[in-house]
Amino acid sequence: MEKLIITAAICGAEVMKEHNEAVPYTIEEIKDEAYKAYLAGASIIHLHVREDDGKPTQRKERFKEAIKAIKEVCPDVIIQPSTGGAVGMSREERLDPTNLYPEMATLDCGTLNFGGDEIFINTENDIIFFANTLNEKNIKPECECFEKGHVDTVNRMIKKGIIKTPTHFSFVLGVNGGMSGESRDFHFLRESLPENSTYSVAGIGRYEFTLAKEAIISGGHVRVGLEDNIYISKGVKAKGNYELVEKVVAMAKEHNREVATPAEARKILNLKVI
Ligand code: KMH
Ligand code: ZN
Repeated sequence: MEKLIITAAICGAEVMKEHNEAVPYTIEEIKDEAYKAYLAGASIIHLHVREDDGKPTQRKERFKEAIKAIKEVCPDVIIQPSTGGAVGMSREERLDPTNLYPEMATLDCGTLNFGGDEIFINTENDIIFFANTLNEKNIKPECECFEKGHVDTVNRMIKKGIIKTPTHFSFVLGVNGGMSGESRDFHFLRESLPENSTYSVAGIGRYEFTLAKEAIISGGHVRVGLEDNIYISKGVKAKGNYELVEKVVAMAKEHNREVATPAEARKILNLKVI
């Protein structure tokens, strides 16, 4: 089986220090959380950034500062800025970090309810616009799918040549408004992918580690992090992203799956070797 790529989603746009003190806001905090997650075994950092007061932002300058700080301590790590940003941001705002030409970025592949009155909007035209932007800038998309219709959308866009192959998917399961993170949901999605695809799974909340195990066994890859889950075990808050990554590394060991370095992850994902 291919080595396991672990992505650390270190802060997201929604989770706050009130939920878990380790959620990073400042550049220094973002750097530290990324570095510790990398040392624990993460080869990709899925990156959102915050202003110092915790407000989510997609400002290119803030991403630039964060990426520079992270690269100072772990120069080889793969940085994957979010183009999802936070609910309600405009297309242009969300795409601002792509002006830094990162090697990867997320591509959100459909609209969904996001809890309460919130709707995370990704119309068909949005997806096409985002995909074309990433293609023009030579940025590998990670196609974030929150339910089966999003996978079908990607499959249609692959046929039209809008999304390139081999395609990398991320199943984000268990969002309040998206598909649940039961085992059968995961396997349904995994079995719906075109040949030669790669995929990672991000289980939200209590699904984080049950789905990590399913992915480890099935040959998929895993995303964990405070963006998705703040607990290391039932009722016990994680001390930082590194603890969540360490737990996945231990699970991989238990199932005889080796963990990929960033260089190995680049090969698996067909990224340029740097
Ligand atoms: N914060 C969510 C609204 C992504 O990073 O591409 C969107 C999100 C997805 O987190
Ligand atoms: Zn995200």
